[in-house]
Amino acid sequence: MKISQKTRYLLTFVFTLLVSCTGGPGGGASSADADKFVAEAEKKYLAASMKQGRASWIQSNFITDDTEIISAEASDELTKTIKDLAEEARKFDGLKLSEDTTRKLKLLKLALPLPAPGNAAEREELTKTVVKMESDYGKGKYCPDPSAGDKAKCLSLGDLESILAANRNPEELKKAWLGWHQVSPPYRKDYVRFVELANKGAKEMGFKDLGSMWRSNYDMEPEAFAAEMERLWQQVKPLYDSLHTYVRTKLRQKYGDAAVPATGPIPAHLLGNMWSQQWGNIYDIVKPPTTATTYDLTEILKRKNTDARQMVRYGEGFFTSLGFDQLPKTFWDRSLFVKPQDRDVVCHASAWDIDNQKDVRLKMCIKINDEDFTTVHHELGHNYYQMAYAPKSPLYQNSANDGFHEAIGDTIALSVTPEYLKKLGFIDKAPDESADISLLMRLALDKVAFLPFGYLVDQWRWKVFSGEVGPADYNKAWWDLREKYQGVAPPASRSEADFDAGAKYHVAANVPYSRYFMAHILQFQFHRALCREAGFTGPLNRCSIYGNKQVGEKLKKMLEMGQSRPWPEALKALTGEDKMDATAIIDYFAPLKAWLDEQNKKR
Ligand code: X8Z
Ligand code: ZN
Repeated sequence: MKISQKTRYLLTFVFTLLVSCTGGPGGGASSADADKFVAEAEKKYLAASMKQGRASWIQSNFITDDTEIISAEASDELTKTIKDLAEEARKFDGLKLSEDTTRKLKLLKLALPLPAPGNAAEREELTKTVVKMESDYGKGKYCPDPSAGDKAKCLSLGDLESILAANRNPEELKKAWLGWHQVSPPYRKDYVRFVELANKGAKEMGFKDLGSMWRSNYDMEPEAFAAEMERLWQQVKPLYDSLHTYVRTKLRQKYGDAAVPATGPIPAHLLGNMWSQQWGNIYDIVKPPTTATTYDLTEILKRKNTDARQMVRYGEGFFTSLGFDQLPKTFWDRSLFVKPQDRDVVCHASAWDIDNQKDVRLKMCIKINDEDFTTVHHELGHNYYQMAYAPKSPLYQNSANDGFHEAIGDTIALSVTPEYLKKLGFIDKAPDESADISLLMRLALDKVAFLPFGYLVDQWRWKVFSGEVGPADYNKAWWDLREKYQGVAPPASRSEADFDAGAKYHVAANVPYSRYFMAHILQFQFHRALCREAGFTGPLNRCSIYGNKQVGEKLKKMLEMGQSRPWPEALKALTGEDKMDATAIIDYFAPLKAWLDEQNKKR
């Protein structure tokens, strides 16, 4: 595939509808010329993307000053290639073109890595700034005692995340939280400059700002997209509120009334995750006391001495059971599965497609636990999508919309049910239905807890890009949103010397985030539809599509469409529905919601 999935994250910027060139519609060009132009443009786009993908892969796997420069140069070249092609494509404005060529020209305009300003020096500065911020994040460490001069004592993000997940001493949790949040202030000024330059590029192309460009990528008006997101958030908010209230009560019992207020926000360092975005790690604190105990997947994986490769093999096994091919040999030879000890890498998990065809790869510092078992499925979902749409022409090699790309692997992971784990030989017997509330709680801690975070990250960026929030208020606005949507508060007072949004990978690396919010809605919609296809009639948390080739075929059909049709058509092909719909996640968790409301009433 021409370009890494990671790069794809950046490729979500849209050109404006370009004004007609002088000399009337088409300026003498014909619709056959347009077909020819598109074919040539796809070749150039593919070549520049592959070059950029390889450079970016090396930079992420070996962070050095040199690889940063090489990667920035390749990004710069790709930006220029697409921008030039899009400008040239103006000559076809106003001409009646074939449906395919019209769509491809639109997608070409959408495929711009960064809306860089026309000025070459500014374009270079912008690409360099973005590459540098991602590298700084990747290199980020917390050295509790820098004067000791012992680098070995410095903690990586992975080390700090492990503390957040497992430690139950609030002081140590706070230290780890604050430690990681020291990494981002040094690139705060870079972010300010990045916003200026990217906005300048967006404006030159006729957009109000970069946020408006991002919102223009969903086959609807940008305002309509913002309204869709809000509609979905309002659908799921009552479910989140019930979970939040219950979890706060359990945390009060654990850490005391002074540490956790009765009605206010929850301190962000107590939720088991650096960004309080998934709470599965505090299941031990909040698990329902009266229902049956279940199993501990982390413990099982460790007991079986599972290694990183084997974790990936399990994920692959699920896909092959649905009728997908095995991963190619090159995947196993070229991927990064284990955090190297001798160099800096970007550990944030990502799935890549380097050559537009079979050269797919995973880059992940796998830990042997429940969370990464799910993340491996998430990433392989990207790789199987990439391989499914590989036969399409380059401009169609993408997901229906970016939320789809994020949802596929998660959909598969929803089929990791007790019954499936029994088939793998992980447990002797699947717990009966008395365990359902526990199982639903475990999953809700990840999936329901995520929703407000998934929504707010781009709420913040949209405000920053539009200028509604200026650099003087970056941190305040971030925490206002985190309190408003997630109901969490920082563990210590924060100021504008901090840059807490920048302590999240996707902000530092400029990856749009609304896609994950959509994916958390879509994956339940997909799961419901696939279970229906399988003829499953029981509760959805017990449905596993493992081994069902007919269902696999249906899924594959949608993946193979790539981006060749507007996303509602792809959604319809799989689910029969053409709108995103949160009733699937709400129905899935309905028994838990009733249980939570009962518990919350008691208090
Ligand atoms: O970034 C990711 C994936 C790679 S696309 C690991 N996720 C988001 C995050 O970590 O913040 C998956 C869930 C949300
Ligand atoms: Zn992903």
